Amino acid sequence: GAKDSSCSEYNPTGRNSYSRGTTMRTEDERLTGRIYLAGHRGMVGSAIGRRLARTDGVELITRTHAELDLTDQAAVNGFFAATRPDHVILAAARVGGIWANDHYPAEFIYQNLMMEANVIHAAHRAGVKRLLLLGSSCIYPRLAPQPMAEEALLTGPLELTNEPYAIAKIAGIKLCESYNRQYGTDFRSVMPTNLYGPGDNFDLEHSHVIPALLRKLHEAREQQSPRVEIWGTGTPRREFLHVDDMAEASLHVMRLPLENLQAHTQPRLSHVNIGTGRDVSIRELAELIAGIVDYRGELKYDTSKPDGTPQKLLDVSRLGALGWQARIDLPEGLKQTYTWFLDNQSFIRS
Ligand code: GFB
Repeated sequence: GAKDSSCSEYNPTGRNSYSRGTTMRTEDERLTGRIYLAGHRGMVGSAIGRRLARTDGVELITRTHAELDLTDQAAVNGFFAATRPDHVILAAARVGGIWANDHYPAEFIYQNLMMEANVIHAAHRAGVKRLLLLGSSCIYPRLAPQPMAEEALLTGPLELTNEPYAIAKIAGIKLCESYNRQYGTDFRSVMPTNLYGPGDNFDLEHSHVIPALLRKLHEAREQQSPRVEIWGTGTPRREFLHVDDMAEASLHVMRLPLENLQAHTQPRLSHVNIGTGRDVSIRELAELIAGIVDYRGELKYDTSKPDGTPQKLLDVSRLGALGWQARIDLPEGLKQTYTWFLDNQSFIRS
């Protein structure tokens, strides 16, 4: 692998996986066998599950929250010992929008830390061949230079509305890297930008901005309300990725031959950003959604609500070099998500 020499200083045991393999292969490896998909009912997990269900040679293992509590270490160890998966995709997480992050900081840090620590440690003990951790672009400093490259990690203070969640996700990256360095595991991590799409949470307090605005503007049109409140000033900029693109990108990174991934990462800087490379202001987003749902009333900015970080745009050149780019553009993805919302209104999570 291209990074063989650079990893030796991190490899006191000589067991580092970064010294495996000598030939550079460019084609994807087949990801087959028993795959445990944690969080298969969430927006991202269900999108990944839809793709894996169509893949030959994959035996998908899932457990509902009621069947397996990932914050319970003994339960997680028992599950791994009994099922012995070949691969693990860790898409389970406690997630939410700016309000939920701000109001449930203890749950966001505790549950995410516990799930990551339990699953990653159990995967190591069970000899899992490959693991993929899903993180978030909020791991980067609040005022990181835009677009944010992987190297921006741990270079400055975090956005306070989601600091506890971000700390848990940073710990997840470092768990993966530490097990790789000490035990030679192949635990990877991807950091998606803000996601949206079918299966999202449309609860008005807990959701992210896209499902919230689709619902608020749809209901305002139905009820002929003269105005709709948009949180904050409308000036923050966000990058949005459709969850089907995220699922594809996750599986792309998961399937990369290790040597390929190593050629573009380092043992202590191993995560890969996943995004579109384009952002919009919240005002532009609100106007776009108003057009899609055909709402013609006033958009009123409630500046007593937080803006959060001023801009969150990922540098996706590492991902591009690894051979993937987003396909679904924002207007198309929003229209498709609105159709999904209309078709599923009776049983959307709320
Ligand atoms: O999507 P959102 O909650 O996530 O908010 P963050 C994005 C922006 O949209 C903020 C504004 O500036 C909000 O103030 N906004 C306007 C709204 N109207 C609304 C509304 O009705 N609902 C919501 N939710 N926002 C979260 C983090 O940050 O995003 C997490 O807290 C995570 O840690 C996640 O990283 C992706 O981008 O601000």
